[in-house]
Amino acid sequence: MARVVIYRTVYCPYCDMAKRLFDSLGVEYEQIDVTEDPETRAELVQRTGGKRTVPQIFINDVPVGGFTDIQALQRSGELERMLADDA
Ligand SMILES: N[C@@H](CCC(=O)N[C@@H](CS)C(=O)NCC(=O)O)C(=O)O
Repeated sequence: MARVVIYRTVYCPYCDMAKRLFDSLGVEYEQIDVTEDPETRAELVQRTGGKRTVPQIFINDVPVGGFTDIQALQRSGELERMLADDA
């Protein structure tokens, strides 16, 4: 099973939708709250090549974007393939 990490903030509807999507697939994930952590948030911008919104989601350390990105990956079947890869 892949390792899924969701960087999120407290008041974030897109973060909640991302969590619900993984919940619906029965996929476990780690959450990292960056609400009051500007340092980690700055690192996140670096790691994602400049993305400033939350959530930012990593599957096996690969940045896959936010909620709408994983939704698109799910529709194309790519998300399932990525989640099947071991961490
Ligand atoms: N298309 C993005 C939209 C993400 C988005 O707009 N997130 C909001 C919070 S729910 C955000 O980051 N706003 C700016 C901020 O919080 O600094 C996604 O699906 O993840």
